[in-house]
Amino acid sequence: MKYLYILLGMALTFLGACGNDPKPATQQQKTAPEPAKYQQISQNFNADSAYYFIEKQVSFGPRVCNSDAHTACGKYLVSEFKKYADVVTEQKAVVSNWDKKPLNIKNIIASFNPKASKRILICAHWDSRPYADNDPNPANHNTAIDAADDGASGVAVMLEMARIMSKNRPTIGIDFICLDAEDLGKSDQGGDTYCLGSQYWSKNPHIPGYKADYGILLDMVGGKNAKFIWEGYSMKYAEPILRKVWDQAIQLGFSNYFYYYQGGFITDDHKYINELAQIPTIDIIHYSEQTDSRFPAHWHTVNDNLSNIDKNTLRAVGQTLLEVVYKEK
Ligand code: AHN
Ligand code: ZN
Repeated sequence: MKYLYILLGMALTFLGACGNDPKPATQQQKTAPEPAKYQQISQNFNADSAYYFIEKQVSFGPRVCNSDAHTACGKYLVSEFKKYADVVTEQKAVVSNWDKKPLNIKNIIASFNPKASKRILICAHWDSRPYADNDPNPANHNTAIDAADDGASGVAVMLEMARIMSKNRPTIGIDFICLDAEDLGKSDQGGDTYCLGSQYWSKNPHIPGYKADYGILLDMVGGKNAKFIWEGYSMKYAEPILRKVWDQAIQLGFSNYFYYYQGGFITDDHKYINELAQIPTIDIIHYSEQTDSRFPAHWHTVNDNLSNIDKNTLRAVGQTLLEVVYKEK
């Protein structure tokens, strides 16, 4: 009890001292200099618009190669990119699936400033996996997926970037590539059964001898709580680009999404662009510590649908890429 009175006395003395102070506290305190606020140079990425571009792709149904939904969505992507880009190229081919069935594929390339020598390549796959073979329910293992995240999200970020670029034109060259037939692969048939569109393009670029300064692949960039880490092939072939993009994301305040953490090697479209086309290319791909696959829980399940898309993730990726692009000279 005695101690309580002593404490109370000290507190009152302290309060009294403050109360007697003639100067307002704000004038007396030495204010630390405000940290320089980061000045974003790019226009705001509109995540509502990007979300709409996912909805639109999903509305065709699963975009499985050789299906009507695939054909219709391909047409839509060409017409949408034609609204924004200078040149849109459709690269059609027939490639062989792991089961030897022929696949009619179409890579779609939308270019800004096609004559500029300084160029950045931005890509994502637009096809949907025909089988939800990671679904907890085996009854779904032969069901095609909406692929709202695993496919449509990356294309949607590219479409929204293109829409913004059409109003505020970049000075460097940009090529957006919608890659086909990424997701029919079967791991037990070998890693090269994935990424058929990027393998084809890397061996047969839409312009012979095509070069870009570097490339950025977007894969599953719309999921809730997405984390992006330093993927193995990206580190092996394009570490300075990882640093450039991650540092930019942090400056913009997206440290909840972009982590400086070394992950494993993922066979994805960028592997072939690095190794066959020899363009240093990184992969921005959703990593999860919560699953055995290390991909998000909805990966290759029927839950890869609109309910698992978060506009904040789309914004984090889209704004970061816009800022990277507009800083290049
Ligand atoms: C493999 O599972 C071998 N690669 C993952 C690439 C991928 C599939 N990204 C999205 N879907
Ligand atoms: Zn996939």
